[in-house]
Amino acid sequence: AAALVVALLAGCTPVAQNGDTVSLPAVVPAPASIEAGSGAPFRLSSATTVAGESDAAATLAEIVQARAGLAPASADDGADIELRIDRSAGSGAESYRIAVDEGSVVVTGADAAGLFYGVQTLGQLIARDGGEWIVPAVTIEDAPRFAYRGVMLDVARHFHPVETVKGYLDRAASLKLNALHLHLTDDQGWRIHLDSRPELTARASATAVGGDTGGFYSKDDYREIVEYAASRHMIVVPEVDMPGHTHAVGLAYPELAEDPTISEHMRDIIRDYGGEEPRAGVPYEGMAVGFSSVKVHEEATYDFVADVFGELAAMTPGPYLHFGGDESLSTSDEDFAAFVARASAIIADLGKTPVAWHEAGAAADIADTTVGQYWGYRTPQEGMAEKARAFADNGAQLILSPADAVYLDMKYPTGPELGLTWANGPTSVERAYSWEPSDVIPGIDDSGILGIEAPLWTETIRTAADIDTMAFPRAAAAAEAAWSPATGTSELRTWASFRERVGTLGPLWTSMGIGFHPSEEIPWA
Ligand code: TNX
Repeated sequence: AAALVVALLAGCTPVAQNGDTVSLPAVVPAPASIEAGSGAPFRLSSATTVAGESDAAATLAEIVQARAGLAPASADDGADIELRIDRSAGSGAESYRIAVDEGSVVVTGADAAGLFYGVQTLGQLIARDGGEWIVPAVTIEDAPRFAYRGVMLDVARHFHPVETVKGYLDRAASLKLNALHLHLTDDQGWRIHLDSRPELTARASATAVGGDTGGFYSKDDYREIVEYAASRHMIVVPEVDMPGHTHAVGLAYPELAEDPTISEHMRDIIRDYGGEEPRAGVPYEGMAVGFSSVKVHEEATYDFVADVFGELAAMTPGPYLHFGGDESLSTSDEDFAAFVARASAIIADLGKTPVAWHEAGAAADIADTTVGQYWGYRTPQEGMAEKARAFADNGAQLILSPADAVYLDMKYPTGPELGLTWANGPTSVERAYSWEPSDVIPGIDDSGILGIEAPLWTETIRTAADIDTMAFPRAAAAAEAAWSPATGTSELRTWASFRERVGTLGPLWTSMGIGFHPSEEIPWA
């Protein structure tokens, strides 16, 4: 009974355990296995000592300080909290175990990333019990479902400075996400300096959507982001979107770009979203897509592609380079296929794995290793599943980003004015949560899925506070799809459980400075 009371205080989900209904501490994303202990909780105090891996200890100290205002002391042996790496432990890469009882807390990672995730879980377990800070008695064994767990930030429609990106990395890592996809270029701006093509940032980076100021990352800025990401066990996936979404390329190197194509469809988009028509040589500040293309038949275009990805490859330790390929509405199918074949081959020849939005799956000669990123709906619309499946047919995998679930730039049903609505209208937290990755594309099960990514496009998103509002709590729903056991295989993997658990994280998120949207769908603690 005492354990139950403690569990309730800690904000928990009732589940059946050994035939009894017990309450489990709230962990998001839901762990593979969690069992409440029957004993008294561990009590955190200013006398608590920590031993073990120093990076993990530093991470834990930050969380404990933010959440409880306590500074645990480090100790060598016999400490209260032990943080270890044991390569023979657990269930593979990124896995960890936690054992908490009245006398000790032991976190064991199978590798440094696993230990980091164990520490993130431990941070979520810290709860207030009367005047004390406690960690409820519990045993957790946890490992990710998918290897790739990402968020994307569009820094082209609105530029976001290094500090904002670092904050987003912290937030993503706390949800056990391990990839930040940076959408570095689009019609509205080119956001990364490249020595081989200096005019890109000199001529095409100053502006943004709606007449806002642009910006760009120096190579040192980019390296700083990559290093910071690595310290949180995250990779950076840089995207240079081509052959469409390239109006900015034309500002810098007019000889490489076609003049804007203004179709009837484009006029509809401009009518819906407002803004001016794109004009060659003039920065584009609207929100329309699909009017630009690089010159697919010019050899110089492929020199450009090789320069751009060559420099990015040299600065990017992660395995992936994303070449876009979405919404190339003014490039013919044949030209698109020819471009995709060459761009993907250039990236593969650099020793990297190409990634492209799912439209590129239509190109018969795409490099076989290319990973596809699916952005259709949870139930694929016309033709999208076939294009996505083409990547798997080549022997590669898919990243799933179903737009009507995990597009973090979609409006909430009630809440801030920010966001768009094209993906089936506003996206509730429940809708962001309620989908199963292996049910999205017929014929694609876990073996064909590299992972899950939640993109945040920034046509309407200007500030770090805007990012927080749109991403939280919905990024946590995406993290659960990426990390936790499949729907139907765990009692925790339900909307009813998720909303309770996420609500419990409110105080932790506040202490971390996360300005989440206080959605009325969630029973916030
Ligand atoms: C579609 S889905 C886009 C982006 C927009 C976004 C806005 C996809 C790969 N491309 O160009 O920014 O919608 O939600």
